[in-house]
Amino acid sequence: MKNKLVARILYEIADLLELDGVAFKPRAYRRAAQAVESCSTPIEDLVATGKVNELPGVGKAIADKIEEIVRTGKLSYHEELKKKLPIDLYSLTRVEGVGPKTAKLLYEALGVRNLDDLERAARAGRIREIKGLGKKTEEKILRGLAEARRTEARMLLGHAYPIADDLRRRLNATGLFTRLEVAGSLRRGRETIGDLDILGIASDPEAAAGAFAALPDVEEVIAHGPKKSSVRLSSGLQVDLRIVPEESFGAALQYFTGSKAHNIALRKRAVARGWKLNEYGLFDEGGKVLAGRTEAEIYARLDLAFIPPELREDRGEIAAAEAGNLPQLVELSDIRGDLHIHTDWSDGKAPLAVMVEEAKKRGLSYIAVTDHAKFSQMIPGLTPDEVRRQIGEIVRLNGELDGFRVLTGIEVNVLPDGSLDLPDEVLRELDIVIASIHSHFHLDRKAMTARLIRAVENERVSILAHPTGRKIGEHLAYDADWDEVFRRAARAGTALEVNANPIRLDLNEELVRRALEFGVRIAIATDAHDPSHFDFLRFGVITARRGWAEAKDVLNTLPAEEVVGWCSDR
Ligand code: DGT
Ligand code: CA
Ligand code: CA
Ligand code: ZN
Repeated sequence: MKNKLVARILYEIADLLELDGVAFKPRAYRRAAQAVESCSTPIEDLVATGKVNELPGVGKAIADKIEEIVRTGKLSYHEELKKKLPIDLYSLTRVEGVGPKTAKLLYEALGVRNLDDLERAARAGRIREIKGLGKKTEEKILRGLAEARRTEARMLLGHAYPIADDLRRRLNATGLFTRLEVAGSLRRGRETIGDLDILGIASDPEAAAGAFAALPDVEEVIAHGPKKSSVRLSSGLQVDLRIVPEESFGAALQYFTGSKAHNIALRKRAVARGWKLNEYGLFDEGGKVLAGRTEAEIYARLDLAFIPPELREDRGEIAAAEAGNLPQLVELSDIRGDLHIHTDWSDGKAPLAVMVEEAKKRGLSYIAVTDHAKFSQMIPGLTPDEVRRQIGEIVRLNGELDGFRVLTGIEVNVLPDGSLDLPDEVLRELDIVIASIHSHFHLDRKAMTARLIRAVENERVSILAHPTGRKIGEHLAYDADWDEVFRRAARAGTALEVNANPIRLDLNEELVRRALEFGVRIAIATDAHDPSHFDFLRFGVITARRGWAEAKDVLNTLPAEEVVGWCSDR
């Protein structure tokens, strides 16, 4: 899957054009890059079937360029642009505090070409000496570097997931495997993935490993053998395939699912009984096999309830499994509706009717339309008049729909003082109001906490969306007293969103768990700006599961009428 490579080049073009002062084009490239990046189909498949220009924002000119990248791995137009600024602009601009202009400045003043150069310059205190940057910027860059490094070699769960699905499909199609499972961090649902771990059973391991190494996406074979093979895909992702005997498949699945911390705690439990646990099985003192064929029998033999992979992080799950009080984790099929979606009334890519069709296709029974409120001239959003017109359209549409309901809603902006940017009488007319921060991200802790509290205590607000503002690998959460926000949200009866967009996953798993301890309701929502974004729902559910959430904790496991009732009761 070459989506990442294509997106990266398009992003760089956008930045390079912007630096050249070119108008409009940068935005077009950035839009196309986002579409490619978040598209779950391999871009080379879209090229092969001539469907690249169906991606939102991709016209003929960009489609031709995408084709060239897929065909040759690079783009002559891009190389030409890069001659003026031969630096790793993509990686550098991933560092918070470094935009294209700063990157150019750093290159011209200090010769900074990549992250290593940047780190050296920052540590040596040379950035603060540059006119227009200063000490604060230097400190910010150092913090941003740490986050960029933490995520640089890792892939977002939402990007790795379709790759893993695709691999599994292709391996199954060889007919050489009788069983295939993805293990490791992907199975546990971590927000970023270091590498993929796949386990298989095959009657002819040599042939099966050969077929794996010969997959079209494989760029480099790192190791090759009948038991273990490792390859690097064109997306940059490394994949380990282990072929194991049927009688120890469960033990291998348990072991390679991890986490390492969970495995260590589990092994300790086995050792305390005088037993041994490894990737081949659970063995007694005499070396007799006690379990190994399935994971379930391993946990059962250790007197534990089956522990879902998302909980296997050594955060209390073993004690809970022993006591029989593991949570009944929320499941994707429990989710009845999506409470945060955008249409082309604001910055969504599709008309309302298309979003409704897609939601129905995916088995949902309602969506809330939550386009942005008008905020600035730059970003499309709804004025009070448009809100009323949209309500009219939704009422009309609901009259035609059977067994599906569209809730009227809005995504209002939380202004720096915590007030909202639409008047109360407009908000009162809507089924649901979600509030979120889209500006002034850098208030100090006290001011940001007060701002968030005022928003969750506003009786019009039902859900606080992407509450912490973090974007994985891009910027950290706002500085705020989250415990205090959770306490107030629970008391006010305001739900907090688990935004399911793979780059957000906000609240994250730790904060979900913390919020639930305070008795906060959560809402798992996609923030879809395109019909394909309904794919994200699963990642929100996984994040909630990793935060130990049950169906009863999640607002949108309720039917539409109860959600509306809940919103108006507040
Ligand atoms: P990743 O790839 O960094 O996203 O995270 P994982 O969890 O997939 O880690 P990985 O690929 O290094 O190893 C897969 C699993 O194998 C890991 O979750 C637990 C198991 N494992 C690996 N090394 C060890 C080890 O030294 N001790 C134990 N107990 N388990 C290990
Ligand atoms: Ca892994
Ligand atoms: Ca691995
Ligand atoms: Zn939104």
